[in-house]
Amino acid sequence: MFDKILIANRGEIALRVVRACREMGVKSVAVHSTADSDAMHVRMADEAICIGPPSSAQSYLSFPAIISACEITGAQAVHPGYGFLSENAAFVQALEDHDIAFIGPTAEHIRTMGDKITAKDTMKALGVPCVPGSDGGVPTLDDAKRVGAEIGYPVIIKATAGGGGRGMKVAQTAADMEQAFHSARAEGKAAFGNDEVYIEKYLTTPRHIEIQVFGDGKGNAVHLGERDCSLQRRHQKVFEEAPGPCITPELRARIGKVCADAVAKINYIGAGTIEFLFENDEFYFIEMNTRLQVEHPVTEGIFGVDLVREQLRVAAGMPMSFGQDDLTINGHAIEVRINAEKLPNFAPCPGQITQYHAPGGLGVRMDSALYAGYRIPPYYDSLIGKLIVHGRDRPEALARLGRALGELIVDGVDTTVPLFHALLAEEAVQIGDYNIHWLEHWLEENLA
Ligand code: MV4
Repeated sequence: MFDKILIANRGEIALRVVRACREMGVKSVAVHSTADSDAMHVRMADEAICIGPPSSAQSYLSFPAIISACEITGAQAVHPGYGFLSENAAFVQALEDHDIAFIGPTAEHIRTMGDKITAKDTMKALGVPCVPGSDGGVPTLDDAKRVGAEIGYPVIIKATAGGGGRGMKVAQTAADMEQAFHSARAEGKAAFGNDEVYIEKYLTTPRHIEIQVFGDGKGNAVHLGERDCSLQRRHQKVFEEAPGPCITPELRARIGKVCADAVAKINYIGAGTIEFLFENDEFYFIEMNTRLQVEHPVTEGIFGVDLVREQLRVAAGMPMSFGQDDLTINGHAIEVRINAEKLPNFAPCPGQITQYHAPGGLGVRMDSALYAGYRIPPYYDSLIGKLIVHGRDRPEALARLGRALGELIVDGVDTTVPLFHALLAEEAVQIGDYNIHWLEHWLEENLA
């Protein structure tokens, strides 16, 4: 095992990694910008080092700043958290050039899954079910029209360098194709410097179901079931749960095995998430994320495992501490993302926290780096905490979520907490009957 690792992140996820390190006897180094000198991850880590000014580009995203910090502190490995450098293949390569380990997959795996056409080709060849669509890239409008006629409208045109909703355009009919095709290409070019696009049948009312996988890099891999993350606003998840309310044990076992076998076959190392759209009891692959995700705690809750601990183990060349047969689901877990944002427009709301009280009790986990007196800086993501509840079944988890939200005190800034009180009162949420569009429609009717 490593003696010391550096955490190239901030906020609740940096603290999450510090906690795993402490339990494992691994020393942790926090890095921070000048705006984060008073942050909780800096206080809780064994060591801390300032790496630059507030701008992420000059601090949390700076290769030289982070690599120098490793060299100064003697850290043998970097945990990237999520966001920032977590899916940056060039960063993984730069670390390798300096003999520093990356706690995550290889540069090649990141590159493969970062290009969505290559990711889909790879997954298709591995037997993962995909959305019907073009065979690879679609270079011209004529090709696009041919694909549209073949698979039938509506279709969606996606930038290969996109993901997370950017560079996507829907063509409802053949008449929309020209406009949608050119606009998806232009968006890909502008946002990612890559105008290559591909086309899929547009699924109108799917759920977002993602499968957690984990590999040891030596041809062994497991799945840890699914998370239903359908409740999203502008491609930002707000409420996630595991297991998925509409996934039967048979569906889970079938898609889980397909995913575990696929990542085993490519010698995948570490945590990964295979994203699907789920409609009419069928799974359709859309993307793979090669990082630990924000919502990983719901999976940890129902399986009783520490995914960050496992990431450190496999990065250090050790085996995973469990196999597929050791993994059984216990109960139900729900996470809500608490953002410093003002409703109804979700405008970021940085500022000083005057009072903070985290909920507790049986089945309650609050992952947050907040404290009373902390000043939320305006430079970064507005996520200030994740409340995760666990119950013996879904109704118990929902009741516990309501109870825990009632205990939470965050004063001084506006938060998304009122949204969750309102959502818990909705029948669709109570029975788990929602799809990827439900929340946007609900917000239009209830908050606009
Ligand atoms: C789709 C789709 C419908 N059909 N692909 C959005 C983000 C990116 N990860 C993929 N996305 C979608 N791809 C086909 N073929 C609908 C979406 C989509 C979506 C997906 C998951 C969660 C929320 C979403 C909201 C709008 C659109």
